[in-house]
Amino acid sequence: MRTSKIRPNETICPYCGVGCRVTAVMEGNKISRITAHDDSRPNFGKLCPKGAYLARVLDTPDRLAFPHLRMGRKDEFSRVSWDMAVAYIAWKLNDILQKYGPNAVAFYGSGQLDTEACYISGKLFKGYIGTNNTDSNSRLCMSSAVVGYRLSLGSDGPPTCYDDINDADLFLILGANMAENHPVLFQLIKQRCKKNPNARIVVVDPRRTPTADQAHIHIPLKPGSDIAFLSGVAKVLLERGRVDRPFILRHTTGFTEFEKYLHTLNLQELANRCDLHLGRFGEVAQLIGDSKGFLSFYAMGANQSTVGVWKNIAIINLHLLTGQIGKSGAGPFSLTGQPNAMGGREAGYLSHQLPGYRFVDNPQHRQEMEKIWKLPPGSISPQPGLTAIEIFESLEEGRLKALWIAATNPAASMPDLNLVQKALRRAELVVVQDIYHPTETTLYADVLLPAAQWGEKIGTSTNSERLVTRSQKLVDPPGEARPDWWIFCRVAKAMGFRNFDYPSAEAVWDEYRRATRGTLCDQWGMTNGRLRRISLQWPCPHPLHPGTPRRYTDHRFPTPNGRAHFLVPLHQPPVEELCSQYPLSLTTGRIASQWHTMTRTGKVPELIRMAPEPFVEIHPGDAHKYGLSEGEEVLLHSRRGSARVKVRITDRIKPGVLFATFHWNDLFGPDRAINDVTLRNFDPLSKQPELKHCAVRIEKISFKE
Ligand SMILES: Nc1nc2c(c(=O)[nH]1)N[C@H]1C(S)=C(S)[C@@H](COP(=O)(O)OP(=O)(O)OC[C@H]3O[C@@H](n4cnc5c(=O)[nH]c(N)nc54)[C@H](O)[C@@H]3O)O[C@H]1N2
Ligand SMILES: Nc1nc2c(c(=O)[nH]1)N[C@H]1C(S)=C(S)[C@@H](COP(=O)(O)OP(=O)(O)OC[C@H]3O[C@@H](n4cnc5c(=O)[nH]c(N)nc54)[C@H](O)[C@@H]3O)O[C@H]1N2
Ligand code: SF4
Ligand SMILES: [Mo]
Repeated sequence: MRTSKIRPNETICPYCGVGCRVTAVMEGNKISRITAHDDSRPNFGKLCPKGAYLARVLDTPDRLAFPHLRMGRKDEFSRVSWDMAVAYIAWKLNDILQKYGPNAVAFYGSGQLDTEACYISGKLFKGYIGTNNTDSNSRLCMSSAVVGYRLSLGSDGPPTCYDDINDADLFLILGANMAENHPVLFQLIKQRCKKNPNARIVVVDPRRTPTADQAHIHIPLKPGSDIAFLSGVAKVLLERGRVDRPFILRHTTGFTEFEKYLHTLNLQELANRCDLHLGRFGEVAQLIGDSKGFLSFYAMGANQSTVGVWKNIAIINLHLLTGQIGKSGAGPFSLTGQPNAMGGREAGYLSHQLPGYRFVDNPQHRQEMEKIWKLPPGSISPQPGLTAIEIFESLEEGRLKALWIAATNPAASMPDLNLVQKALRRAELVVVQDIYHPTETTLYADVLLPAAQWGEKIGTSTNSERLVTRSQKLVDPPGEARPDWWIFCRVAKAMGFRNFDYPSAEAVWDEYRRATRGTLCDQWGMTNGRLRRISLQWPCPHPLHPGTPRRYTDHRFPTPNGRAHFLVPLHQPPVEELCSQYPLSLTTGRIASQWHTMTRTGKVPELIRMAPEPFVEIHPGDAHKYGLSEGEEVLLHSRRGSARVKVRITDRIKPGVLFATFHWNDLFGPDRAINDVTLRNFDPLSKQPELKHCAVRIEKISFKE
C-alpha cells in the first residue's frame, strides 16, 4: 500500500512499536491536542489513549531543562552550563580510560532513542572509545527475537508487514497482549475478522487477557511451556500430512532432524507439561493446516524467558513446516515493543552489533565501519561487549567504572534491582540523559543531561513492520534541553575526537543511510528529501526504490545456502523452581493505560484514573487458600526482595500464577518496585532475562505489622 504524504505537524507516536502517525493541533507555539488522519498509514485515524494524551507530557514541572552536576552522591545537584557538564564527563571518561582501558566504560541506551542517536552513540563508544560495552533495554525486550530470526532465517527483521493482516485468515498471538500493548494493530486484526468471518484468532497466554477475550480460541498454557505446545502442534501437523513438502524440500534445511525430533515426542506428555487438554494441539493444528494466510504475532511471553530464543524458533518452525512465509498474509511477525527498537537494531546498538546488521566479530564488517567512521584499521574491538545484565554485574564487581545511561530507567526496569542499585552506587561515574528529573535512575547520577523529547526534535524511527518515518519538530525544547545525538557529539568533541561535527539530524541520517548501503537493512534510498514527505520500508536500496513491504518473497533466505533452517528447539522449564517457601509463579507485564516506568503516562490524570494503583492478579482458589480478600495490600516476596501490591481476585489467571505490572516504582513509595522481586537469569543465547517467571510467596501485610 502506498503511504500518504506526511502533513504539517504530523509526527510519530513515541510509545509503542506500532508507530502510529499522530497530528498535533497547535495553539500558538503549544500543542493543544493530538489527532490522527484517516488516510495516514499505518493507523488510518486510530489512536490509543496513550497516544491521544501525548500533549500532556511535554510541559511538566519535573522536566529536566538544564545540565546538572554534583561532586558527591550525597550532595544536591547544581545547575551547570553545557560546557561545564560536557567538560566534566570528558575529563572523567578520559581519566578512567587512561587508568583502566576502554572496557572500563559502558553505555546503556534504549529503543526510545531515535536512529540518529543510536548511530552516534555507537560511533562514539564502539568506534572512538573502542569498547563494545554498549547495550540497550532491547536486551530485556527483543534480543530473543533477534537471535531467533537470525538462526532460523539468516537475518534479524520481520519478513512481514501490516498489510498482511488483510490477507491473513489465521492469527496466532502468542505471549502478547495486543489489545492492551499494541492496541491499534489489534484493531486492524479485528477489522479483518469482521470483513472475513472465517478468519480466526488464537491466543496463547497463561492469562485470559483482554486480547484472549476477543479471540476465537484461548490456550491458557502453563507459563514457560510454549515450546512443548508449539512442538505438539507441529507433531499433529506432520501426522496429519498438513505440511508443505515441496516448500520444505526446496527452501529449508534440517527437516530430517526436526521430523525425527517430532517422532520422539509424546502428545500426552506434552499436554501435561502445558497443563492443557490433549485435544488442544489438534484444534490449533487444524486451523493452521486449513489456513490460506497464517500470521503469528508474538512478544514478551515468548522473548522474556531463559528459552526465549527457542520459543521464537519453535514459532518460525511452524511457518517453515507449512510454507507460510514469504507470501502475502503469512509469516512470523515479532511485535516490537518500543517506537525505535527496530531502528536501534538496524543502527547496531546491541553489544555484538554494528550498523547495517553488521557484527563486531566479523572482520569485514569492522573494516567497513572503520572506513565509514574514518578510523584506523583495528580500532573496533572484535569482542562482543557486555550485555544489559552483565553491565550491571560488572559495575557491581568493580570491573566497570563508568556508565552512561540514556532514555531508559534501569533502576526501575531491570530485573533484580538490588543488583542495579548496588552497581550504580559503586560506579565512579554515572551519567543519566533523560527528559525528567527525578526518575528512579537520575537519583544515582553524578551528571544529568537534559534531552529534548518527542515533538521537540527531528529524528527517525523504524516501526514493527520496517517502516521508517521521520518525526518532526513541533515545539522548542524547554531551557537548554538538546537532541540526544547532539549531546553525544558534544561529549565526543570534548574528549578530543574528530568527525562528530554534524550541522543537523539530517546530516547524521545521511552518514547512517550510507552505512546501511548494500546491507540487508538497506536504507540508502531513504534520502532526507524523501523522508520529509513519506515513510518507507526497508530494504530501500536506491533513491527511486519504492521500499519493500514483504521480505523473502522469492523464498531465498540470507543464509549461506539460501535456505531457512529447521532447528530442534530445546525445551526447559523456567529456571526458578517453585518450592514450599516460594510456591507461586509470578509473571509480570503491562496494562493498557501505562507506559513502562510511568515517567510520562504517570503524569496524565486521565490515564491514571484508568488504573490508579499497583495490583496483583490472583486466582480465587489461591486467594481463599491464603485468606486474602479483594483490595487488601499484600507483600510479594522472592529470594531477592519484596513488593507491595493490592489483591485483585480473578479467574483470568491460572491457579498458582500471579500477575503484576512493573509500572509503579520507588517514586511512588517504598516497596513499590516489582523488579525487586524478579530474577536476573537470562537466555544463554540472547542474554534476555526471564522477566515472565519467578518463584514468590504472598504475605498479608496485617500479619507483618
Ligand atoms: N500499554 C502499554 N503498551 C506497551 C508497553 C507498555 O509499557 N504499556 N510497552 C511496549 C513494550 S516496550 C513492549 S516490549 C510490548 C510488550 O507487549 P506484550 O508482550 O504484549 O506485554 P507483556 O504484558 O509484557 O506480556 C505479554 C503477555 O505474555 C504473557 N505470558 C507470560 N508468560 C508467558 C508464557 O510463558 N507463555 C506465553 N505464551 N505467554 C506468557 C503474559 O500473561 C502477558 O499477557 O508492549 C509495548 N506496548
Ligand atoms: N518486570 C518487568 N520488567 C521489565 C519488563 C517486563 O515485562 N517485566 N519489560 C522490559 C522491557 S520489554 C522494556 S522495553 C523495559 C522498558 O523500561 P525502560 O527503558 O526503563 O522504560 P521507560 O520507563 O520508558 O524509560 C524511558 C526513559 O527515557 C526517558 N525518555 C523519554 N523520551 C526520551 C528521549 O527522547 N531522550 C531521552 N534521553 N530520554 C527520554 C523517560 O523519561 C524514561 O526515564 O522494561 C523492561 N523491564
Ligand atoms: S498504539 Fe502504540 S503507537 Fe499507536 S497511539 Fe497507541 S501507543 Fe502510540
Ligand atoms: Mo520492550
